[in-house]
Amino acid sequence: STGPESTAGHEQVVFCEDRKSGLKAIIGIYSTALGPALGGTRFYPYASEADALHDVLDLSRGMAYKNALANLDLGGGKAIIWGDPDQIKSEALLRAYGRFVETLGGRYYTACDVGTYVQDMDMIHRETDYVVGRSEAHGGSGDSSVLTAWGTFQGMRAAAAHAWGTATLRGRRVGVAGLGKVGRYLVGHLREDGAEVVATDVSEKALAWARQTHPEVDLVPDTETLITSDIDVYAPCAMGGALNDDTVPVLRARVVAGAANNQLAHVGVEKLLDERGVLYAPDYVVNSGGVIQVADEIEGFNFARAKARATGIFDTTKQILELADAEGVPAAVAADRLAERRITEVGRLSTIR
Ligand code: NAI
Ligand code: K
Repeated sequence: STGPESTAGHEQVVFCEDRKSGLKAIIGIYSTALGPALGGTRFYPYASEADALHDVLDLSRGMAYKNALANLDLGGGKAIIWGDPDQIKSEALLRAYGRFVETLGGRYYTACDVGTYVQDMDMIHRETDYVVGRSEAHGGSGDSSVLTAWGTFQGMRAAAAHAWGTATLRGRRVGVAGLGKVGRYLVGHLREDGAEVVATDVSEKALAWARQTHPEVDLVPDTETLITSDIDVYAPCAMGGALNDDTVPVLRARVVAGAANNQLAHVGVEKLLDERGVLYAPDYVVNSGGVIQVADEIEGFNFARAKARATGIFDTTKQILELADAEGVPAAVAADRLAERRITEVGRLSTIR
Protein backbone atom coordinates (compact mmCIF):
# COMPACT_ATOMS: atom_id res chain seq x y z
CA SER A 1 0.00 0.00 0.00
CA THR A 2 1.15 3.51 -0.75
CA GLY A 3 0.55 6.99 0.51
CA PRO A 4 -0.73 9.97 -1.44
CA GLU A 5 0.74 10.00 -4.90
CA SER A 6 2.18 12.94 -6.74
CA THR A 7 1.36 13.14 -10.42
CA ALA A 8 4.35 15.42 -10.98
CA GLY A 9 6.18 14.34 -14.09
CA HIS A 10 3.06 13.06 -15.81
CA GLU A 11 1.45 15.11 -18.55
CA GLN A 12 -2.08 14.06 -17.81
CA VAL A 13 -3.99 11.73 -15.52
CA VAL A 14 -7.65 11.10 -16.24
CA PHE A 15 -10.12 9.63 -13.75
CA CYS A 16 -13.08 7.97 -15.45
CA GLU A 17 -16.33 6.84 -13.87
CA ASP A 18 -19.47 5.40 -15.42
CA ARG A 19 -21.96 4.60 -12.68
CA LYS A 20 -24.33 2.57 -14.88
CA SER A 21 -21.77 -0.02 -15.87
CA GLY A 22 -19.67 0.23 -12.70
CA LEU A 23 -16.59 1.43 -14.59
CA LYS A 24 -13.87 3.10 -12.59
CA ALA A 25 -10.71 3.69 -14.57
CA ILE A 26 -7.59 5.83 -14.47
CA ILE A 27 -5.66 6.68 -17.62
CA GLY A 28 -2.10 7.90 -17.05
CA ILE A 29 -0.20 9.71 -19.78
CA TYR A 30 3.42 10.10 -18.75
CA SER A 31 4.75 11.62 -21.93
CA THR A 32 3.74 12.31 -25.52
CA ALA A 33 7.16 13.72 -26.39
CA LEU A 34 7.83 10.98 -28.95
CA GLY A 35 4.24 10.56 -30.12
CA PRO A 36 0.86 9.45 -28.81
CA ALA A 37 1.10 7.58 -25.52
CA LEU A 38 0.66 3.81 -25.84
CA GLY A 39 0.26 1.21 -23.15
CA GLY A 40 -2.14 -1.49 -22.05
CA THR A 41 -5.13 -1.47 -19.75
CA ARG A 42 -4.70 -3.47 -16.54
CA PHE A 43 -7.99 -4.78 -15.12
CA TYR A 44 -7.32 -5.56 -11.47
CA PRO A 45 -9.07 -5.52 -8.08
CA TYR A 46 -6.77 -3.02 -6.34
CA ALA A 47 -7.17 -2.75 -2.58
CA SER A 48 -7.54 1.03 -2.78
CA GLU A 49 -7.72 3.91 -5.22
CA ALA A 50 -4.27 4.99 -4.00
CA ASP A 51 -2.85 1.60 -5.00
CA ALA A 52 -4.50 1.84 -8.41
CA LEU A 53 -3.13 5.34 -8.96
CA HIS A 54 0.34 4.31 -7.85
CA ASP A 55 0.33 1.43 -10.34
CA VAL A 56 -0.92 3.48 -13.29
CA LEU A 57 1.65 6.22 -12.68
CA ASP A 58 4.45 3.69 -12.40
CA LEU A 59 3.39 1.67 -15.42
CA SER A 60 2.81 4.67 -17.70
CA ARG A 61 6.28 5.99 -16.94
CA GLY A 62 7.69 2.54 -17.69
CA MET A 63 5.93 2.53 -21.06
CA ALA A 64 7.53 5.86 -22.01
CA TYR A 65 10.95 4.26 -21.50
CA LYS A 66 9.99 1.01 -23.19
CA ASN A 67 8.51 2.70 -26.27
CA ALA A 68 11.49 5.04 -26.55
CA LEU A 69 13.96 2.14 -26.57
CA ALA A 70 11.77 0.15 -28.97
CA ASN A 71 12.41 3.00 -31.42
CA LEU A 72 8.71 3.68 -31.70
CA ASP A 73 7.32 7.13 -32.42
CA LEU A 74 5.16 6.73 -29.36
CA GLY A 75 5.07 8.11 -25.88
CA GLY A 76 4.18 6.33 -22.66
CA GLY A 77 0.80 5.74 -21.12
CA LYS A 78 -1.11 3.08 -19.28
CA ALA A 79 -4.55 2.61 -17.82
CA ILE A 80 -6.14 0.66 -15.04
CA ILE A 81 -9.72 -0.46 -14.61
CA TRP A 82 -10.41 -0.89 -10.94
CA GLY A 83 -12.29 -4.08 -10.02
CA ASP A 84 -12.39 -7.83 -10.41
CA PRO A 85 -12.72 -8.59 -14.13
CA ASP A 86 -14.54 -11.86 -13.37
CA GLN A 87 -17.17 -9.91 -11.45
CA ILE A 88 -17.68 -6.69 -13.38
CA LYS A 89 -16.32 -7.01 -16.92
CA SER A 90 -19.19 -6.47 -19.38
CA GLU A 91 -19.91 -5.08 -22.83
CA ALA A 92 -21.35 -1.95 -21.25
CA LEU A 93 -18.28 -1.39 -19.07
CA LEU A 94 -15.74 -1.95 -21.85
CA ARG A 95 -17.66 0.30 -24.24
CA ALA A 96 -17.94 3.04 -21.61
CA TYR A 97 -14.19 2.72 -21.18
CA GLY A 98 -13.70 2.90 -24.96
CA ARG A 99 -15.66 6.16 -25.05
CA PHE A 100 -13.33 7.64 -22.42
CA VAL A 101 -10.31 6.60 -24.51
CA GLU A 102 -12.00 8.23 -27.53
CA THR A 103 -12.37 11.55 -25.66
CA LEU A 104 -8.57 11.79 -25.51
CA GLY A 105 -8.59 12.19 -29.29
CA GLY A 106 -5.59 9.95 -29.95
CA ARG A 107 -3.28 11.19 -27.21
CA TYR A 108 -3.57 7.69 -25.71
CA TYR A 109 -3.74 4.29 -27.43
CA THR A 110 -4.72 1.36 -25.29
CA ALA A 111 -3.88 -2.37 -25.58
CA CYS A 112 -4.04 -5.61 -23.56
CA ASP A 113 -2.45 -6.10 -20.18
CA VAL A 114 -3.11 -8.24 -17.11
CA GLY A 115 -6.84 -8.98 -17.03
CA THR A 116 -7.63 -7.78 -20.55
CA TYR A 117 -7.60 -9.82 -23.75
CA VAL A 118 -7.76 -9.51 -27.50
CA GLN A 119 -11.57 -9.86 -27.49
CA ASP A 120 -11.80 -6.97 -24.98
CA MET A 121 -9.79 -4.78 -27.36
CA ASP A 122 -12.19 -5.73 -30.17
CA MET A 123 -15.06 -4.60 -27.95
CA ILE A 124 -13.33 -1.30 -27.07
CA HIS A 125 -12.71 -0.85 -30.81
CA ARG A 126 -16.48 -0.54 -31.31
CA GLU A 127 -16.19 2.85 -29.59
CA THR A 128 -12.73 4.08 -30.59
CA ASP A 129 -9.94 3.58 -33.11
CA TYR A 130 -7.34 4.31 -30.44
CA VAL A 131 -6.94 0.67 -29.47
CA VAL A 132 -4.44 -1.96 -30.60
CA GLY A 133 -3.86 -5.59 -29.63
CA ARG A 134 -7.01 -6.45 -31.58
CA SER A 135 -7.75 -9.78 -33.23
CA GLU A 136 -6.79 -10.40 -36.83
CA ALA A 137 -10.49 -10.45 -37.72
CA HIS A 138 -10.68 -6.85 -36.49
CA GLY A 139 -7.57 -5.59 -38.25
CA GLY A 140 -5.27 -6.42 -35.37
CA SER A 141 -2.09 -8.47 -35.13
CA GLY A 142 -3.37 -11.26 -32.86
CA ASP A 143 -1.13 -12.98 -30.34
CA SER A 144 1.75 -10.63 -29.47
CA SER A 145 3.86 -13.40 -27.94
CA VAL A 146 5.11 -14.22 -31.46
CA LEU A 147 7.27 -11.10 -31.76
CA THR A 148 7.85 -10.91 -28.00
CA ALA A 149 9.70 -14.23 -28.27
CA TRP A 150 11.50 -13.15 -31.46
CA GLY A 151 12.68 -9.93 -29.83
CA THR A 152 13.76 -11.73 -26.66
CA PHE A 153 15.82 -14.10 -28.79
CA GLN A 154 17.46 -11.11 -30.52
CA GLY A 155 18.27 -9.50 -27.16
CA MET A 156 19.73 -12.79 -25.96
CA ARG A 157 21.91 -13.04 -29.09
CA ALA A 158 23.23 -9.53 -28.42
CA ALA A 159 24.04 -10.48 -24.82
CA ALA A 160 25.78 -13.65 -26.04
CA ALA A 161 27.87 -11.56 -28.44
CA HIS A 162 28.82 -9.24 -25.58
CA ALA A 163 29.69 -12.12 -23.25
CA TRP A 164 31.38 -14.55 -25.62
CA GLY A 165 32.11 -12.64 -28.83
CA THR A 166 29.65 -14.34 -31.19
CA ALA A 167 25.99 -13.54 -31.67
CA THR A 168 24.69 -17.07 -31.36
CA LEU A 169 23.45 -19.42 -28.67
CA ARG A 170 24.90 -22.37 -30.56
CA GLY A 171 26.41 -24.82 -28.07
CA ARG A 172 25.21 -22.79 -25.07
CA ARG A 173 22.93 -24.23 -22.43
CA VAL A 174 19.89 -22.01 -21.98
CA GLY A 175 17.49 -22.37 -19.05
CA VAL A 176 13.93 -21.29 -19.83
CA ALA A 177 11.65 -20.79 -16.82
CA GLY A 178 8.05 -20.70 -18.04
CA LEU A 179 6.79 -22.52 -21.12
CA GLY A 180 3.77 -20.35 -21.79
CA LYS A 181 2.96 -18.42 -24.93
CA VAL A 182 6.33 -16.66 -25.11
CA GLY A 183 8.50 -19.45 -23.66
CA ARG A 184 7.31 -21.94 -26.25
CA TYR A 185 8.19 -19.75 -29.23
CA LEU A 186 11.50 -18.91 -27.58
CA VAL A 187 12.42 -22.60 -27.23
CA GLY A 188 11.81 -22.99 -30.97
CA HIS A 189 14.18 -20.11 -31.84
CA LEU A 190 16.83 -21.43 -29.44
CA ARG A 191 16.73 -24.94 -30.84
CA GLU A 192 16.94 -23.61 -34.39
CA ASP A 193 20.02 -21.64 -33.36
CA GLY A 194 21.63 -24.80 -31.98
CA ALA A 195 21.28 -24.14 -28.25
CA GLU A 196 20.78 -26.86 -25.64
CA VAL A 197 17.63 -26.10 -23.71
CA VAL A 198 16.67 -26.96 -20.16
CA ALA A 199 13.26 -25.81 -19.00
CA THR A 200 10.72 -25.80 -16.20
CA ASP A 201 7.07 -24.91 -15.68
CA VAL A 202 4.52 -25.38 -12.91
CA SER A 203 1.84 -26.44 -15.38
CA GLU A 204 1.57 -30.09 -16.39
CA LYS A 205 0.08 -28.95 -19.70
CA ALA A 206 3.15 -26.88 -20.49
CA LEU A 207 5.45 -29.80 -19.65
CA ALA A 208 3.39 -32.13 -21.82
CA TRP A 209 3.82 -29.65 -24.68
CA ALA A 210 7.60 -29.79 -24.22
CA ARG A 211 7.73 -33.61 -24.10
CA GLN A 212 5.65 -33.79 -27.27
CA THR A 213 7.20 -30.99 -29.30
CA HIS A 214 10.79 -30.95 -28.04
CA PRO A 215 11.66 -34.34 -26.50
CA GLU A 216 15.33 -33.28 -26.52
CA VAL A 217 14.68 -30.47 -24.03
CA ASP A 218 15.69 -31.35 -20.44
CA LEU A 219 12.88 -30.72 -17.98
CA VAL A 220 13.64 -29.95 -14.35
CA PRO A 221 11.17 -29.83 -11.43
CA ASP A 222 11.47 -26.16 -10.49
CA THR A 223 13.16 -22.83 -11.12
CA GLU A 224 15.59 -23.30 -8.22
CA THR A 225 16.91 -26.49 -9.82
CA LEU A 226 17.09 -24.70 -13.16
CA ILE A 227 19.13 -21.72 -11.99
CA THR A 228 21.51 -23.75 -9.83
CA SER A 229 22.22 -26.15 -12.69
CA ASP A 230 25.04 -25.68 -15.17
CA ILE A 231 23.46 -23.16 -17.56
CA ASP A 232 25.05 -20.34 -19.58
CA VAL A 233 21.89 -18.28 -19.99
CA TYR A 234 18.85 -17.88 -17.77
CA ALA A 235 15.65 -16.82 -19.51
CA PRO A 236 12.88 -15.90 -17.05
CA CYS A 237 9.62 -16.27 -18.99
CA ALA A 238 7.08 -16.66 -16.20
CA MET A 239 6.17 -14.17 -13.46
CA GLY A 240 7.92 -11.03 -12.18
CA GLY A 241 10.58 -10.86 -9.46
CA ALA A 242 12.73 -13.70 -10.83
CA LEU A 243 15.90 -11.84 -9.84
CA ASN A 244 15.95 -11.28 -6.08
CA ASP A 245 18.08 -11.61 -2.94
CA ASP A 246 17.63 -15.40 -2.92
CA THR A 247 18.13 -16.20 -6.60
CA VAL A 248 20.96 -13.87 -7.66
CA PRO A 249 23.54 -15.30 -5.18
CA VAL A 250 23.00 -18.86 -6.50
CA LEU A 251 22.68 -18.02 -10.19
CA ARG A 252 25.20 -19.88 -12.33
CA ALA A 253 24.36 -18.33 -15.69
CA ARG A 254 26.69 -15.68 -17.15
CA VAL A 255 23.77 -14.06 -19.00
CA VAL A 256 20.17 -13.31 -18.03
CA ALA A 257 17.83 -12.51 -20.91
CA GLY A 258 14.15 -13.36 -20.77
CA ALA A 259 10.68 -12.08 -21.57
CA ALA A 260 9.18 -11.78 -18.08
CA ASN A 261 8.18 -8.30 -16.94
CA ASN A 262 9.70 -6.73 -13.82
CA GLN A 263 12.46 -9.32 -13.33
CA LEU A 264 14.34 -7.18 -10.78
CA ALA A 265 12.48 -7.74 -7.50
CA HIS A 266 13.63 -4.40 -6.07
CA VAL A 267 15.96 -1.50 -6.71
CA GLY A 268 19.50 -2.67 -5.99
CA VAL A 269 19.24 -6.13 -7.57
CA GLU A 270 20.86 -4.72 -10.73
CA LYS A 271 23.95 -3.99 -8.61
CA LEU A 272 23.98 -7.52 -7.14
CA LEU A 273 23.95 -8.91 -10.67
CA ASP A 274 26.76 -6.61 -11.68
CA GLU A 275 28.85 -7.63 -8.67
CA ARG A 276 28.42 -11.31 -9.56
CA GLY A 277 29.51 -10.58 -13.14
CA VAL A 278 26.11 -11.52 -14.54
CA LEU A 279 25.24 -9.79 -17.79
CA TYR A 280 21.60 -8.74 -17.52
CA ALA A 281 19.75 -7.76 -20.69
CA PRO A 282 17.05 -5.43 -19.30
CA ASP A 283 13.60 -7.05 -19.40
CA TYR A 284 11.71 -4.08 -20.77
CA VAL A 285 14.12 -3.84 -23.68
CA VAL A 286 14.26 -7.48 -24.72
CA ASN A 287 10.52 -8.06 -24.30
CA SER A 288 9.46 -5.02 -26.34
CA GLY A 289 8.64 -7.16 -29.40
CA GLY A 290 5.10 -7.37 -28.05
CA VAL A 291 4.51 -3.65 -27.99
CA ILE A 292 6.31 -3.34 -31.33
CA GLN A 293 3.87 -5.87 -32.77
CA VAL A 294 0.68 -4.20 -31.49
CA ALA A 295 1.93 -0.66 -32.21
CA ASP A 296 2.28 -1.67 -35.84
CA GLU A 297 -1.52 -1.93 -36.00
CA ILE A 298 -1.70 1.89 -35.94
CA GLU A 299 -0.26 1.90 -39.48
CA GLY A 300 -2.26 -1.19 -40.55
CA PHE A 301 -0.53 -4.34 -39.38
CA ASN A 302 2.32 -5.59 -41.54
CA PHE A 303 4.08 -8.64 -40.07
CA ALA A 304 7.32 -8.24 -42.05
CA ARG A 305 7.69 -4.60 -40.99
CA ALA A 306 6.92 -5.39 -37.36
CA LYS A 307 9.35 -8.32 -37.36
CA ALA A 308 12.10 -6.13 -38.82
CA ARG A 309 11.52 -3.63 -36.01
CA ALA A 310 11.62 -6.38 -33.39
CA THR A 311 14.89 -7.60 -34.91
CA GLY A 312 16.24 -4.14 -34.00
CA ILE A 313 16.17 -5.25 -30.36
CA PHE A 314 19.52 -6.88 -31.14
CA ASP A 315 21.16 -3.50 -31.88
CA THR A 316 19.48 -1.74 -28.97
CA THR A 317 20.57 -4.40 -26.48
CA LYS A 318 24.11 -4.28 -27.86
CA GLN A 319 24.15 -0.48 -27.54
CA ILE A 320 22.91 -0.67 -23.93
CA LEU A 321 25.52 -3.25 -22.89
CA GLU A 322 28.26 -1.16 -24.48
CA LEU A 323 26.99 2.01 -22.79
CA ALA A 324 26.93 0.16 -19.47
CA ASP A 325 30.61 -0.76 -19.89
CA ALA A 326 31.57 2.73 -21.07
CA GLU A 327 29.82 4.50 -18.20
CA GLY A 328 30.56 1.83 -15.58
CA VAL A 329 26.92 1.30 -14.62
CA PRO A 330 24.62 -1.76 -14.58
CA ALA A 331 22.81 -2.44 -17.87
CA ALA A 332 19.47 -1.54 -16.30
CA VAL A 333 20.80 1.94 -15.53
CA ALA A 334 22.31 2.28 -19.01
CA ALA A 335 18.94 1.39 -20.55
CA ASP A 336 17.17 4.12 -18.59
CA ARG A 337 19.82 6.65 -19.62
CA LEU A 338 19.51 5.73 -23.29
CA ALA A 339 15.72 6.04 -23.12
CA GLU A 340 15.96 9.45 -21.44
CA ARG A 341 18.41 10.58 -24.11
CA ARG A 342 16.08 9.61 -26.94
CA ILE A 343 13.10 11.23 -25.25
CA THR A 344 15.07 14.46 -24.75
CA GLU A 345 16.94 14.60 -28.05
CA VAL A 346 14.29 13.30 -30.43
CA GLY A 347 11.27 14.22 -28.39
CA ARG A 348 9.54 17.50 -28.73
CA LEU A 349 9.90 17.68 -24.96
CA SER A 350 6.83 18.90 -23.19
CA THR A 351 4.98 19.92 -26.33
CA ILE A 352 1.37 18.89 -25.75
CA ARG A 353 0.02 17.01 -28.72
P1 NAI B 1 1.78 -17.22 -20.11
O1 NAI B 1 0.81 -17.05 -19.00
O2 NAI B 1 1.32 -17.75 -21.41
O3 NAI B 1 3.00 -18.18 -19.64
C1 NAI B 1 3.57 -18.14 -18.38
C2 NAI B 1 4.03 -19.56 -18.05
O4 NAI B 1 4.77 -19.53 -16.85
C3 NAI B 1 2.88 -20.54 -17.84
O5 NAI B 1 3.07 -21.71 -18.61
C4 NAI B 1 2.93 -20.82 -16.34
O6 NAI B 1 2.49 -22.14 -16.01
C5 NAI B 1 4.40 -20.64 -16.06
N1 NAI B 1 4.72 -20.36 -14.66
C6 NAI B 1 4.03 -19.65 -13.75
N2 NAI B 1 4.66 -19.64 -12.58
C7 NAI B 1 5.79 -20.36 -12.75
C8 NAI B 1 6.86 -20.73 -11.89
N3 NAI B 1 6.90 -20.33 -10.62
N4 NAI B 1 7.86 -21.48 -12.41
C9 NAI B 1 7.82 -21.90 -13.68
N5 NAI B 1 6.84 -21.58 -14.53
C10 NAI B 1 5.84 -20.84 -14.07
O7 NAI B 1 2.47 -15.79 -20.27
P2 NAI B 1 3.32 -15.24 -21.50
O8 NAI B 1 2.47 -14.44 -22.38
O9 NAI B 1 4.13 -16.33 -22.08
O10 NAI B 1 4.28 -14.21 -20.76
C11 NAI B 1 5.40 -14.63 -20.01
C12 NAI B 1 6.06 -13.41 -19.39
O11 NAI B 1 6.45 -12.50 -20.42
C13 NAI B 1 5.16 -12.62 -18.44
O12 NAI B 1 5.95 -12.09 -17.41
C14 NAI B 1 4.65 -11.50 -19.32
O13 NAI B 1 4.30 -10.35 -18.57
C15 NAI B 1 5.87 -11.22 -20.18
N6 NAI B 1 5.55 -10.57 -21.44
C16 NAI B 1 4.71 -11.15 -22.33
C17 NAI B 1 4.40 -10.51 -23.51
C18 NAI B 1 3.51 -11.14 -24.54
O14 NAI B 1 3.39 -10.59 -25.64
N7 NAI B 1 2.89 -12.29 -24.27
C19 NAI B 1 4.95 -9.18 -23.84
C20 NAI B 1 5.89 -8.68 -22.86
C21 NAI B 1 6.14 -9.35 -21.71
K1 K C 1 1.95 -6.81 -22.05
